[in-house]
This record gives sequence, structure tokens and C-alpha cells, in this order.
Amino acid sequence: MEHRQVIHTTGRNNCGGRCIIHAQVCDGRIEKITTDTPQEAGKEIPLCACVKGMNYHKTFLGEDRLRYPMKRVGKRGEGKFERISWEEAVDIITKEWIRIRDTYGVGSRYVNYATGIDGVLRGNNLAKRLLSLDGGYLDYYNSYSSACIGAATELMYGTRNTGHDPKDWLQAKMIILWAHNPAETKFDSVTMYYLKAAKKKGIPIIVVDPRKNATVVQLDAEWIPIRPATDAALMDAMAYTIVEQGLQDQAFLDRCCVGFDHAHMPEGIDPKECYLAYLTGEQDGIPKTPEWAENITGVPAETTRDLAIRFAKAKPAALIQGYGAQRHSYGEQSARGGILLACMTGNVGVSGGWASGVADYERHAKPAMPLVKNPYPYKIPVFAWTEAVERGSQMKEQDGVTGGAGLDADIKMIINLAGNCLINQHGDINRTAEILKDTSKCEFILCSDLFMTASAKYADILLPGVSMFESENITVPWKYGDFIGYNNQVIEPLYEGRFEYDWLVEVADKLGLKQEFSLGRTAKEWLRAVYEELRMKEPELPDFDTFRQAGIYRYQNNKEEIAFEKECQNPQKHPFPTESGKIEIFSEKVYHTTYPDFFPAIPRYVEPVEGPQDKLAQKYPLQLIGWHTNRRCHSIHDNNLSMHKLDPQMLWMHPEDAKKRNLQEGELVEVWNDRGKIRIPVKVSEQMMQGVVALSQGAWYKPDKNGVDVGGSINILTSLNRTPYAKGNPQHTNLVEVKKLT
Ligand SMILES: Nc1nc2c(c(=O)[nH]1)N[C@H]1C(S)=C(S)[C@@H](COP(=O)(O)OP(=O)(O)OC[C@H]3O[C@@H](n4cnc5c(=O)[nH]c(N)nc54)[C@H](O)[C@@H]3O)O[C@H]1N2
Ligand SMILES: Nc1nc2c(c(=O)[nH]1)N[C@H]1C(S)=C(S)[C@@H](COP(=O)(O)OP(=O)(O)OC[C@H]3O[C@@H](n4cnc5c(=O)[nH]c(N)nc54)[C@H](O)[C@@H]3O)O[C@H]1N2
Ligand SMILES: [Mo]
Repeated sequence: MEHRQVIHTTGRNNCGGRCIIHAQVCDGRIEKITTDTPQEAGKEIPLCACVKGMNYHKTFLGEDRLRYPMKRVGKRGEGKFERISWEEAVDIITKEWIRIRDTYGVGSRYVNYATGIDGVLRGNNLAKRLLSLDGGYLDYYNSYSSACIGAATELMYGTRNTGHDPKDWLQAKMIILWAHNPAETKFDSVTMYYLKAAKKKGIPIIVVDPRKNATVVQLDAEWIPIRPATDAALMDAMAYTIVEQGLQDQAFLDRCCVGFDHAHMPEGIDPKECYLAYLTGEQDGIPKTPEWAENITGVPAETTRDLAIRFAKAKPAALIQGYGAQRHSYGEQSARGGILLACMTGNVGVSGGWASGVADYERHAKPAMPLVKNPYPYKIPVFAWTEAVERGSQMKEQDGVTGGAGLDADIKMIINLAGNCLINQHGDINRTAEILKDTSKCEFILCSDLFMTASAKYADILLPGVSMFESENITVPWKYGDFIGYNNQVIEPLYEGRFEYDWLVEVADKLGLKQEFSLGRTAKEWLRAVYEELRMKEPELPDFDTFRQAGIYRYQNNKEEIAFEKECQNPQKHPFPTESGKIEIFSEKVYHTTYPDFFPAIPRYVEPVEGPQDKLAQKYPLQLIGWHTNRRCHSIHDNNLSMHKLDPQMLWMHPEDAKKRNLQEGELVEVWNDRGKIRIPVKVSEQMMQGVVALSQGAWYKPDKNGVDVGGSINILTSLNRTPYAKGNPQHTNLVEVKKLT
């Protein structure tokens, strides 16, 4: 007799969706995946899996899985390995762990950013726990996701929690999606639901993006194409128009903000440093008119004027920012500009408005492993880890080091568990590979993955992990999904794959730290303990077994609060969590700090390195951006061939740019700059702005024998430059040239 069952689980990669997966299992094999249907969801929003979720089993259970532990035998990066036993692997890891600690100090040990398992139990955080118990490690701050917008939001509001219930978007009279593409790039499962409802209600939706992205198409929205990395100039010109027309909410600016005009500057600072003096040209003789901006942004002055006036008059209106305009050099400034516009139009703290910025929103406690304090105090910005391998001991506060004056070691050991940021997802692959190939710099690299990825090839010890179907976890969606999910085990682990926790306990044992590390618990027992801890804070949660069986719990008691409502009504009584207690349009902190590159105290356009005005554009006239495609979660699913049909890896280019280069749709082209070269077919499309090309991020790096990437991995062309304030990753700011391959 066949044994059939349906197991409810959720995804756990770093895609905001955390979609609902119903695994249809027959005799221990997954036959197919189904998902939440509107009928099942009842009165709730359906948490339907997208195309990725419906294909998880085809990606994760393929023949190409890593099967057993291996150690490197060739040169580092060459990809030559030899099979070893788990005992030997644990033995080598422990020996290297101790040797490096005793030779270079605890601060030479680093756990790389890795989001392949975005659940409560994740290898990278577990490794950090063990390192903390063993004296410490060099930690990082920031993410590759939202470094600039997060820092900018904190700079102005003093917090990143600037979002509220997206249901409130239905009260807006206009919605601007700025560098945001939720139809394809999931932040959660509810954003598109509400945007579709807003559309149906007749609320105008406008998308600002160099690409006519999937959201414009699905929502039949208005599209305003803009040159990448120039958003802050468009924002300045909108602000100029708003002031020119007298449409600014002066009472709001006077009551809640510092630094908009001369009369509201911090004491002791020249009033001419205010934003208004910059805007009108009092500071530099250049009024920031829509005509001024047109030369920079490529947005016609009339479009800018019209957008500004409509936005200011809509009342209330929501300017919602994605992260695409901030993954840029000077990415901080577009994020600050969005917040400025929300303030100028009085759209903060009101229903139907939106505070803009990173818009984090946490109305429920998050399940988490208990923290063990890291005894080593220093942190680096995450994007600077390659620099810390090369010259960590020389890195100082100016380089973004926090916790003290500077580091005392270079990185000598990297632990990279369920991540592809060693190579594929970090900047400038050729430079990064060169740094990692030198075994006298970083002496030991430990990786765990499901596949032989570009990063896995750089391991000294490479361990086979287990997929979401073969282990358990607790997951929470991003942003506005009010639920928690249980990632149930569906099948037995494949081959010799092991969950990271299980072998880390063995390393802990050899270090004499087993009890402190594990508290005597198995992975499953940890999940139960973390859940019980969460239940103390969220009493409406059901008991663990009920939750686990359902695979999901949707919160019913969701308090509804508009972000900053109290603060905006009475900032004296309810100050913003900033130094001044107000929204800081002018930042005194920035004003008094010296940055390695120019960084202004106010939101305003600054000409970016590798922007359209850079001299380098004479050699490399096209701006290249990436985006997060529907067919992958970062680099995950690239090895699933059925996904290729959905959105083939191609370079998007405007017909005029193609014509200039005599290119036809589908032809192979070479895309290059001083950092590297890609060979890829071209997609000629009116969906791309002229002068800009785009390549979705996350394709697997596949160098040919000359080092030309034929996989289409954008990071062969990106840089390791850091943004001035956040020290973030400008991976969408690149200049390139393209030619037909002859
Ligand atoms: N399907 C899918 N969903 C995902 C992910 C995934 O890999 N796949 N990854 C998840 C993660 S970890 C993250 S951090 C988020 C990423 O979310 P985002 O960072 O918001 O995604 P991007 O696609 O990089 O950028 C959003 C849009 O900005 C546009 N853009 C690029 N440069 C500019 C610019 O200079 N100005 C303007 N106005 N627009 C610009 C891009 O064309 C794109 O359409 O997505 C999450 N969701
Ligand atoms: N140029 C450019 N680069 C970017 C971005 C961009 O927009 N442009 N986006 C950046 C952003 S926002 C992010 S968040 C990062 C993401 O960077 P990463 O976190 O490195 O993202 P992934 O490519 O998803 O890597 C996850 C890895 O985990 C493995 N994996 C998946 N599931 C499991 C599992 O269950 N167990 C184990 N052991 N392994 C597993 C996968 O095979 C994959 O190799 O990339 C950044 N890089
Ligand atoms: Mo991200």
C-alpha cells in the first residue's frame, strides 16, 4: 500500500515571502508541491508560493547535491577536493580553530554574511555562538540588503521602525513606489495584495525605476524612468517645485523637523547650512530646478514638476521605498530624500501617509536563539570583509570599524555556512578571488552548502548541508506578514548531509564547550525552547505541537498604530528618538564628522563615482544595474534548469543603444569594464531606459578559461567601493561598455 501524506512547511531562504508549502509525499518521496489557496486562507490573505516556492523540490533535491565532507587538494578556488569522513572533518576544523585563535587572536576569526537559511537555527549564528563561548570573533554590522537606507533612516528618525500596517495604503490618495518591485522581488506575501487592492480602488500608483519592472506591468502603473544613482537629484527638484508652489506643509516642518530652513537650525550652526539654502541656490548659486535635475536624471522637467505637484496635493500620499535606489554609491542620499519629501508634504504620522525610509515594522516579538555576548568588541561593515582579510589590522574608525580605535588582526579564518557571499554575491569577483586565493592571507575557509557553488570552491573544508525538506526550523516573514512559520522536516537527509548544528556540537565537544553550547539540547529541542520563550511574550500563540503540525500561526491580535502618530502631533511631549528629539533633515552629527569621501549634513544629490556624470562614462558609456529576479532567490535556483525558461539570463538594453552597437535580440554580447567581462545574450527592450543596461543579480559565476564569465554573474563587473556614511555596498552603480561578439 502506498503511504501518502501532506506535510505543511515554509520556505527558509532569504526571500521575504516565506511562502506556504504543502509537500505532497508518497512513500517518502515528494511528488509535488501545492500551496495556500484563497479558499484555504478564508478571510486571511492567501500566502501563495511564487514560482520559486513551487519548485523548491526540483532545486533542492537534484542530483547535483554535495554528498559527503571534503577537503581541498588543489589550489584554493580550483575546486579540487577529496572525500573525507565526518570525524576527520570535525577534527581538522577544531585543530584549525584552535591554531588560528592561539596564533592570531580571537579577532582573526570571522563568520561570513550568509542567508541561505533564514530561520531561527542557522549555521552562521550558531557558529557565532560557539566562537563567543570560545573567546570571541570579529563581527560585522550592516547587510547587503539595506545598509544605506537603514543608516539614513536612523540618521533622520533615530529608528528604522518607520513602517506600519500596509492595509493603511488603501487610505492613500496616491502611492509612489520608489525603486520598489514587489511583484517580483518579494518583501512578504501581503505587499502586492494591498497594492492590487489599492489599484482596484482607483488609487494612482507611480513607479520610479530605470526599468519598466514587473510591478509596473502587473499594476498597470505609471512608469517614470530615471538614470540610476540620480534619484536624490529628482527628489531635490521635487522639493524645489513644492517650495516654489508654496505647497510644503510648513507647520509640520516647523513643529517636527530640524534643518529645513534658516529658522530651524541647531544652535551655533550657520543658518545658511540649511536644506532650503541649498535648494534655492543660496549656498552654491544653483537653484535645484526640474531643468537642473533633467540633465542629471534624464527625467523631463515637466514630468518632475507634475509629479511633485500631484504628490504634494494628493494628501495623504505614500512614498514607499524599495532598496534598489540605495544599493548605490551615495545610496544614503536617495533614502534621505524620500524621507524629506514625506516630511515636506506632511505625510508622516497620518493615516494614508507613509514615513518612508526603510520602513521596518515589528508588531510581534521575533523568535530567536538566546544571545551569548561576543567578548571581542570590534565590528566591521559587512561589505568590508575582503579589506579586513587584506589589511584588517590597519583598519580604523574611518574605515567603519566600531567598538574602538581599530582592529588588532587580519581575518585568518572564515566560516561560511549556507552563503554565497565569498564569491558570487560579493563585489568585484576577480579582486575577491585574488584575495582569497592567497592562502597566506586567510589561512582557513570552512563552507557548508548544498551545491558546488562559486563560494564552495574556495573552501578548505567543504561540508554537505541538508535542505529545508530534510531539517526543521522556525521562520518569520519579512516586513508586514503577521505570522510565524514552522519549517517541518519532510524527508530523511540525503547522502551524508548534516544540519550545521549537529556537527557544530561535535566541534564544541572537542573544544570542551559542548554543554555551554548546546545546553544539552538537540536542534528540535532548541526550536521548542525558543518557541516556548516566544509564547511568554505572545500569549495568543498555540502550544508547540499544534503550531508545528499546522506549519503556521497567523496572529489575530494585531495592534494598529500609524508610525510616529504621537511624535508628529506633539514632539515636545513625545520626542523622536534622535539627539534633537525631532526629525533631522540637517544632521549635526554628520556636520561635525569628517568622512573619507564627501558626505553632506543634509539630504541632497551628490555626484556619484561611476554615475552618469563621471569622466569614466566616456570610456564606459552605459550604466549597469542589477535586480532581484523572480526566478531566483539570490543565487539559489540558478542550477534549476526549469527556471531558465521563465526569465532567461540576458542583458536588458534599450533599442537605441542596441542600434548604436548593431545588436539584435538574442545575440551574444560582451559586457565589460576594468574589473571584468561577461558573455551573455542581449534582450532588446523598450522596458529599459536608454543609456542603462540591466542584468539580474545572482546568476552563477562560470568563468571560461580566459576568465570571462559565461554565467552572467553581475558581480564580475561590480566594485568593492564603499558608500561614504553607511559603508554600504554600491552594487547597482557600475559603468560598462557592450559590444557584439564577433
Ligand atoms: N524574487 C526574489 N525576491 C527577493 C529576493 C530575491 O533574490 N528574489 N531577495 C530578497 C532580498 S534579501 C532583498 S534585500 C530584497 C531586495 O529588494 P530591492 O533591493 O528593493 O530589489 P532590487 O531588485 O535590487 O531593486 C528594486 C528595483 O530598483 C530598481 N533600481 C535599481 N537602481 C535604481 C536606481 O538608481 N533608482 C531607482 N529609482 N530604481 C533603481 C531596480 O531596477 C529594481 O526594479 O528582495 C528580497 N526579495
Ligand atoms: N550585484 C549584486 N550583488 C548582490 C545583491 C545585488 O542586488 N546585486 N544583493 C545582495 C543581497 S540583498 C543579499 S541578501 C546577498 C545574499 O547573499 P547570500 O546570502 O550569499 O545568498 P544566496 O545566494 O541565497 O546564498 C545562499 C547559499 O546557501 C545555500 N543554501 C540554501 N539552502 C541551504 C540549506 O538549507 N543549507 C545549506 N547548508 N545551504 C543552503 C545555497 O545553495 C546558496 O549557496 O547578495 C547580495 N549580493
Ligand atoms: Mo538582501
